[in-house]
Order: sequence, then C-alpha cells, then structure tokens
Amino acid sequence: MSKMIAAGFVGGGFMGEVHTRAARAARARLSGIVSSSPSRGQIAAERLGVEHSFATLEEMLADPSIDVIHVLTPNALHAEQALAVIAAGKHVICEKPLAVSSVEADQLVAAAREAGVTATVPFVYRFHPMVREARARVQAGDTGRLFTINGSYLQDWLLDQADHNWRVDAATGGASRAFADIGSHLVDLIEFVTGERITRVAASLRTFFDTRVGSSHVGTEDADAVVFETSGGAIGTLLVSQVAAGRKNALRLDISGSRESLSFDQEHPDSLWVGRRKASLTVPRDPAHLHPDAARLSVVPGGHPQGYQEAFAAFIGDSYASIAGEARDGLPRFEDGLRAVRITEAVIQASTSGQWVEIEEVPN
Ligand code: SOE
Repeated sequence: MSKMIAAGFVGGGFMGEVHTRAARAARARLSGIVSSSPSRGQIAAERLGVEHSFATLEEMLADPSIDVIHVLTPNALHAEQALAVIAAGKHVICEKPLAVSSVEADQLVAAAREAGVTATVPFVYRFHPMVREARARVQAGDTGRLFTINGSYLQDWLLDQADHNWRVDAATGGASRAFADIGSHLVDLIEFVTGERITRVAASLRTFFDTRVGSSHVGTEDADAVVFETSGGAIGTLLVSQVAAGRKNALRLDISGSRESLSFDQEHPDSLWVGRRKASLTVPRDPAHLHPDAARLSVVPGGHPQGYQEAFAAFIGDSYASIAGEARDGLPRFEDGLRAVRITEAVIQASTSGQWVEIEEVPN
C-alpha cells in the first residue's frame, strides 16, 4: 500500500491500546485521539504514542489531514459518532456491536453506502490464518455437505458480583451484553467460515446476577444458549457466557460435514483440527501447505506463536488497503455489523417469546 493513512481514535481504553498497536503495525500515522475528557485525552495520547489529543470529536473531524476514525467508545455512542464521522467525509472503523439497535445499524449502513466510504467492523477472528484455512476447505468442498455446527464463546471476567463495566448497564452497553459483545464474533465467524446464513434461532438467556456492585438492577444477560438453523440445511448450537470460571477468551468452533469436521480454538489458533472417519489430522500454520488466503495472513515464522494482535493488525491493514482503493477479500464491513445486530435482536426476542425467530437478510 503506497499511501500512508492518517488515523484518529475516539476512546483510549483497552480497545484504544489494541487499535493503536495494530494501526502502528499497519504503518499508519497516529494523528489524533479524543477521550471522555480533554485531560484524559492528553493522558491517552501520551500513553499510546498518538501525536495530538483533541478536546472533542468535532475538532478532530475538522482536521482535513485525518483519513479514518476508529470509534472505540461504549456501544450506545457508536451510531451517533460513526454517523458524524461519515458526514465529515471520513472513513470509519467502528467497534462491535456496530450499534445497540438494528434501526441504528441500518442507518449506518445506508450512510456509509451513500458516502462511498470504507466502513468496517473489527470481527478480527476472521483474520486468523487457520480460520481462513477452514473457510477455504469448506469453499473447496473438502468438508462436504454441512450437517452440524457447534460454537461457544466463554469468558470469566464478569464472574464475580463485584465485577463491573459499562457493558453491564443497558443504557451504555445496549439491551444485550454477552451476545452483543462476544456472541456477535461467533455468529460472524460461523457465517464467514461456512458461507451459510443463520436463518432462525431459538434461545434461552440468563442474568445470574440481578444486581452487581455499581448497579442496583442489571438488565443485560450473563449467558446465552441458542439453537439455530442455516440456509444450507445445517443445525447448530451456541453457548455464550461471561461467567464461565477459568475461561478467558475461549472461542471455539466445530463444524461437521459429510466428509470431514473442522475445529478451531481461538486460544490455540496456530492449528486446525481436521476430523475424518479414518486418519484425522491437525494442520499446523505452515504457509507452504495452506490455501493462499490463509498463507497470506501467516506472518510470524514457524515455531513462533501468532495470535490476536496479528489478527487485529491484519484487519486494520486490510481496512486501510480498502481506504487506499485496494480490494480485500473477507473484510468485515458495516453490513456484517448489521447482520450481527439483527441476529442479537432475534436471540433476545426468541428468549422472551419462547418462539423461533427468523433473521431478516441484509440486502447487497
Ligand atoms: C470483552 O468481552 C472483549 O474485549 C470483547 O469486547 C472483544 O470483542 C473480544 O475480542 C475479547 O473480549
């Protein structure tokens, strides 16, 4: 990529750290940052090595040298801020969930299309080489007809009643917590790898802590159990929890087809298990033996683990390449963010109603 991208960031928390590291790896200029107050902005700029802290988003948007803004704020702020970025004619990378309702997410898709800007969502697990390898195997027909899909995403950072975060409160995080925050990654990954669409869901949600230190009423769920069907006729289950003791970031995906099964584990991302009735095997991340799309993303030499931060850097690198006018396959765009918001809403609705809920398609 010839053009050096100038990036601005709204939000200086954990995601601010991950995004600035990834932007630096993608050789961007880290031009500006805005945080929740001007003094926090200055501290974040220094800590993250960003050139300038702006007092407000409006000030940063008025800087013509900035090409793209990364929106890394609490979920309820995404829509308003991302719309302002697009209205200013800039490209946008907005954290997931893209918005707290599909009405807002629809508006964002429409605005980005109308403005013709690059608008992406960090479904970064798509950028593990072994996820691309799984996708390539499905596309090549190696897996055969897909029968069952089992996805789980388990964490424990909210296990204690004293654990709190803005995501716990519906006013800042949105009506769904666990599913919007991490289930969204899982459904995106399933559709990305299989090429099939989740067509309908039935679900059961639980809030195990009705109150938490800092919240007298918790309206968002700790865990979700979902049954689903796909456009290709497969059936599947999802288990999502942020209160699973000992599980830190355990995203796992198991796909079983008529010829073989595939199993990916985000905490051990350097291999893919290929299950066969005879002679199952574990495929290592060796570019010489991977499909081209997977080999492209394998950047750390063999024997040295590659993981989350490289996946993030690849996502940011491909977003910037798209901004520079280069085509990139598999880039998660606002349409994919909208898709995950629709599935999240369907999961909540299915749990409340006790009925199957159909998922509305996102038009191309
Ligand atoms: C917290 O649950 C979190 O940081 C998510 O917000 C990220 O999307 C996920 O990648 C890791 O966990």
